[in-house]
Amino acid sequence: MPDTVTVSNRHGVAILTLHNPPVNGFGFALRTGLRDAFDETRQNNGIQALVITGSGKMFSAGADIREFGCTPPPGTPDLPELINAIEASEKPVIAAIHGVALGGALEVTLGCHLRLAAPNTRLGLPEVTLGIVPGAGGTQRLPRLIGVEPALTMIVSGTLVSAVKAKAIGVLDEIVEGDLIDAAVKSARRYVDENRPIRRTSTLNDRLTEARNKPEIFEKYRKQMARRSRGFEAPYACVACIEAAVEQPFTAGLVTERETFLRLIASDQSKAQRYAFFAEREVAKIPDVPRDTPNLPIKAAAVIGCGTMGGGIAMNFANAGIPVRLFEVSREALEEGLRTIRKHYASSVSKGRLSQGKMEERLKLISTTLDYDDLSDADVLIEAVFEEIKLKKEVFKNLDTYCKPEAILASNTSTLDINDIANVTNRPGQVIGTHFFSPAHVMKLMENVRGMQTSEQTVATIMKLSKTLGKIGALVGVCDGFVGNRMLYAYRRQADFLLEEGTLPKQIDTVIYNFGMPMGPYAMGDLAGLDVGWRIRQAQSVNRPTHLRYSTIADRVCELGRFGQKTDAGWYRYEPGNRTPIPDPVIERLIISISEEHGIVRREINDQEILERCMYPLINEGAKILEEGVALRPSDIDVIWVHGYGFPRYRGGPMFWADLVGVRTIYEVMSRLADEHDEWLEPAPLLRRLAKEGRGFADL
Ligand code: T1G
Ligand code: NAD
Repeated sequence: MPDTVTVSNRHGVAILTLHNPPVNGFGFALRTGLRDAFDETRQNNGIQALVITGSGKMFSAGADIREFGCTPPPGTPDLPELINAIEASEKPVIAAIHGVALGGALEVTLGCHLRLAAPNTRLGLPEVTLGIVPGAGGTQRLPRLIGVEPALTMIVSGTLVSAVKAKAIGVLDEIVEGDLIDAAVKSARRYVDENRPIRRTSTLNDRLTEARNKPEIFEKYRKQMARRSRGFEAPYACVACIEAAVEQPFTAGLVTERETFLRLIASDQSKAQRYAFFAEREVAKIPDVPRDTPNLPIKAAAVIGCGTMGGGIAMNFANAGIPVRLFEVSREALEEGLRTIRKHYASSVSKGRLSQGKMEERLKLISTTLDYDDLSDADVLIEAVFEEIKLKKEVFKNLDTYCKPEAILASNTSTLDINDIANVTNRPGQVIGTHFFSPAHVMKLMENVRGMQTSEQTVATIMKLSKTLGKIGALVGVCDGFVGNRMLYAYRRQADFLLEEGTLPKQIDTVIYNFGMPMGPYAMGDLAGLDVGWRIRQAQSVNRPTHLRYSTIADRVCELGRFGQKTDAGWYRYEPGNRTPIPDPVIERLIISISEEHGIVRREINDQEILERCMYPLINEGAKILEEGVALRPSDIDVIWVHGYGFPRYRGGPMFWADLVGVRTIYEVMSRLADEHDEWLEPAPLLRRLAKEGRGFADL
């Protein structure tokens, strides 16, 4: 076993350096290495103090997530006992932190007697994002060190804090501008030479006393976190553990925390969120595009069409510090687009999420033009004009003429064939789809659409660009609606059929909302604008298979001029200036009349059937997409749905959830539904095969 911890001695101070690349994860090997090194130095009379630090890019990313749920579980020492031993040490132990110290790693430093860090260090307890609670004393030591409310914020949100913030709230004792190890050794020497008393976090009590007199803190916190933690177990478990820190003695609180940790680590929610963690890293790996494929530097960008999407896309470039030029058909359209951009930035400033200075800085990076000649210096150009193939081809012909030969031409189309668009240019290898999600400056997903001729370099460049823009890029192939929208259609289609058969928008939306989606299909449609989908359906009507069932309900709603919130009426009606959907008898009457027109006798439909009829066809479409190779992995589909459509992360994504439900169950229900209703519900061959073999999507 390679040495996971090396020990060096500097002026009687032992420096224990963690070595477990790539992130010094506290797996079994590193825990054992640290215990052994610690024991060795503790018994060494030549050592008066210790410094713990990490090698490489960071102190440590915490526990090794890959070990979770392993059977048999990895042996001892476990982290809590290791940290208790460090804290109990008679010799002062100093943590010297750089890069990041996350989860169990931050908990190790909380067991140390002093915490020093390099200026751009980030610290946090992100366990809640993995569906667990900090399991090595974090919920007991952090509130003792910094107080209950700052600890609640850090632990329940799981967000990382900067070194400056960490120092301000008391996590860090010092930020070191110069040589970190040097400073740590000097601090350790001072501790010894001045015989300073050792401060053990677990013995600190003042900050808890404050909270002991204000138990309402927790009720208030539970109320304020309700909306963003809806459906998640871990955030509430975090609050309960911190409450235990206030109400119970330290050792009892540690037991409460550990029991909670072990219960959650075995939960489906945590399995789903850990799966999502690795899926978000796997999605960036393209098997046939080597990691060292050279990618083009993106120093300047341009966005063609500055409507709903174009403006948000441009903001992503400005937010990443990349100058971006907006191109439109008229000065008015440009001004309108800029007004929307300014409005978005101003709202972030008013919410304290952005400084006025940063806003102006970013606006300076956004310029405008009506002239194709001004696009000649852009390295990447993203087209976001109306969803009409003829118009997009015209725009791409122009871009091909005016842009520099090496520039990448991308389309934000949500449904159209990238190959068609590429074929009107002389650089099909540099044409790709970059499908952002609305609102484009907020949603984290970029569905990058690889055409038949898209080059490896273009793929590598755009996948890297996704990361640069703070997005998660998922590479997909060309088909109608790509991955996300194609699966959405399968789910929406059945929802419309259910309306014809007996239910109403409110019931379906409630079922889907309670399942954990941000909203149901009808409230979502009203938010996005029903006219966008209507235009697409009209364009597609020529190729619609006539032998398959089609619901006209959505078209009939649009024919009434009801396009959703933007017209104060869609599937619901809206009071002017209010976005609360109100069921509308007009829609109810329309739906009932359409059932009658089709001779459908409306029936009682229960919530379980709605959930199955909406979610199982979505999964079935995912299976077809995998069979066709339009998506590389089931986990890519899950990343697309979690980050593009708000599929609940605590369910992992539709394909992961399918395995939890059981592929055989889904296959059997789909087969029954197909017999009872329509061919659209015919199980995909892959679904049938997996069901027959008793396997799941995770086995692919
Ligand atoms: N365990 C196992 N593997 C990990 C890991 C971890 N904690 N962190 C990262 N990796 C892998 C990752 O999958 C990838 O692998 C490679 O390292 C590089 O990561 C008791 C129980 C540290 C900010 O939640 O946030 O402590 O894809 O691509 O962008 O209370 O990784 O190359 O094969 O993300 O530079 C809490 C998770 C654990 C931190 C670096 N800790 N990691 O980001 O690289 S629970 C976390 C991160 C815990 C205790 C509990 C980020 C990073 P591969 P990367 P990066
Ligand atoms: P939009 O109607 O809000 O904006 C389109 C803009 O393109 C308008 O400002 C228009 O003036 C401009 N335009 C039209 N012809 C042009 C030309 N020849 N040159 C330059 N500009 C031109 O549309 P949108 O919702 O932003 O959609 C744009 C694209 O993004 C479409 O392909 C759509 O399918 C796709 N998309 C939309 C969404 C969404 O939720 N709205 C989500 C993902 C992708």
